[in-house]
Amino acid sequence: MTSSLAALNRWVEDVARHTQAAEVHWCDGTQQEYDALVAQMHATGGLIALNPATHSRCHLHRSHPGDVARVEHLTYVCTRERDDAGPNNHWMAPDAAHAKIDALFAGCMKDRTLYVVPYCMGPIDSPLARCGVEITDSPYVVANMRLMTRMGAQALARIEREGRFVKGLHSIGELDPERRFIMHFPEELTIKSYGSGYGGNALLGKKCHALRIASWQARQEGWLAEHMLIVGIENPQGQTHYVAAAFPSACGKTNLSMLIPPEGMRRKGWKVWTVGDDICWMQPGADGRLWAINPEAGFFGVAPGTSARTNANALAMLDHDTIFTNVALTADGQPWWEGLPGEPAFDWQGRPHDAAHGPAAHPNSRFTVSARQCPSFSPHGENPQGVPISAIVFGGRREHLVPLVVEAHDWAHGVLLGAAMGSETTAAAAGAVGVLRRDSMAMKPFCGYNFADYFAHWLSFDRPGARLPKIFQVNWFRKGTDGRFLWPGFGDNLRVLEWILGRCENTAGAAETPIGRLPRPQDLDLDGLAVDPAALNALLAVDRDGWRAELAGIGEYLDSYGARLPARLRAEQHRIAAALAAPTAPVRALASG
Ligand code: GTP
Ligand code: SPV
Ligand code: MN
Repeated sequence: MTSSLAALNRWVEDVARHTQAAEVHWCDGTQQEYDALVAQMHATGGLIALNPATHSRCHLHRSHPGDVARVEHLTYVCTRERDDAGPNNHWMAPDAAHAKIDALFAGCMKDRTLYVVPYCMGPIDSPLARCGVEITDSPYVVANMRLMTRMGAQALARIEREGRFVKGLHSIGELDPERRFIMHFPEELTIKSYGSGYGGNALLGKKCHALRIASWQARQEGWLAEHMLIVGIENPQGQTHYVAAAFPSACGKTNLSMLIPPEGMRRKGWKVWTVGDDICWMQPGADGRLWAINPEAGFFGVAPGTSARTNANALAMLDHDTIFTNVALTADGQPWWEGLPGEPAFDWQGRPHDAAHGPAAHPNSRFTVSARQCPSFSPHGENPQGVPISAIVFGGRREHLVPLVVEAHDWAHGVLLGAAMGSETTAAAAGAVGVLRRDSMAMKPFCGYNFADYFAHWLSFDRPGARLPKIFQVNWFRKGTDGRFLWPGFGDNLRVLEWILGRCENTAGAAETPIGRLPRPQDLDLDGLAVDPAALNALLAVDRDGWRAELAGIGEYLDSYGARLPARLRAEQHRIAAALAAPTAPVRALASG
């Protein structure tokens, strides 16, 4: 046996002893194993079979009602130096953290099977992929990991070859919020998560490994681990350009990654290819471009709002081999959520539906499904080299101020756009919804180290020989005084991507403004779009007073990172603040072409 497998065996034995596991099961990742786990969960009530006539091999899982989202206040980054975790993370000293959480794990698997889940994040033969092993006592987690990662024998073989893996220890514990922690030890490539069975808290390959631990490794090794979708946009000439886009949780990544072009654009020949919907690992290639892979193999997507109008590609993949979590049920056992036609009979907690209880599906209810089921899944979705990125997009949920789209002047300005991102909070994390907060690069909950160092790392990619993507900011969520969205969103967002790619190719026009370059209405393809001219003006306007206040807020935010903040970022903030303070210059149009 190689030393890496010996180390893995020793760790499994130690954990089995400490947790007093009743049994140990090494997962091989086969369909038979998955089917057996599902059958067992049907027997225990951990899964409920859905209507086999409409949703074959689909299942519903109902979480504990107090365990329905990520818990940022219980999520820690435990580095030796507090400043390495930074003001953007909760911190605990590693020794204290281990002691605290190990005490919770003591004896916690007494009547449970301990599952050993070897997994690979990224195509199994990709040089950019990384492996991990999750130990868990939740068969629901195992089933989800099989859909979300390359799990089982092949991953174990790669671990044996490479001799390196991320260790993740998970137990649902008592599902008691008072006995719940999600702890990361980046210096030890270790994760320990106790007391939650939900998504990002429990499927440790996802946010814990592929973002928090990976972002730490990426900084040391010169790459990027980001909360980004990856989408290929094929133009009518048959050329495909790839875009990576960071939006905070529940702000539109899944939807953008698989959008269906509006009718007119579809007729002209535009196509959209999904590479990933949540996480992107990028690395400079020999040609100086950034090459990206999706480390995941499946989607853990937000159910509410997913409909034939908004995301027909998602709906089409959800009628077989899908696990649903916390959705409602129709009378004939079909999954249901707000946005779908028909009527719910039972809410997400299994109670007869009563509107007085609130929405029938939990606002953070989700589907887990293999990416291969996505009708728009890219032929390069499993390419071990990844895909070259032409544009990076940052977007938040901003009711006011932020225009539909802005192009950064250069890389440093783009990094500031990302760092300054604000967004109204959503149901993806426990806590208040709709509160504006800074969520730099959509990584506030996921960056495994000090944001000041992270911004510096981003800036460092601008170096001789680099052929970097252009950076843009978008906002699909502007609202009018009547509280309605000004922009139709969803498929029509392709119109904005067309402009973005036109800017990359130098074929689309723009107007220069103090906050960056904006399209004029004539620069956008609005063919067949029913949008009110006043709404369009509002979407493309720069409210100088509002932006002066915004830049002051951004300055305060940057100050919160103290002396570690890169001076270059501060200089960008000063440059834009100064441009906004200058007397209004006439808007200067940039010629296209
Ligand atoms: P995570 O999986 O939490 O990281 O979220 P995500 O960024 O993938 O978000 P997702 O695409 O699942 O969208 C979340 C919610 O935003 C859903 O309810 C969507 O219907 C809604 N949404 C997505 N795109 C748009 C858009 O262009 N306009 C509007 N108004 N809503 C949108
Ligand atoms: C998010 O919250 O950004 C998600 C869902 O993608 S979870 O896996 O629960 O983190
Ligand atoms: Mn996410």
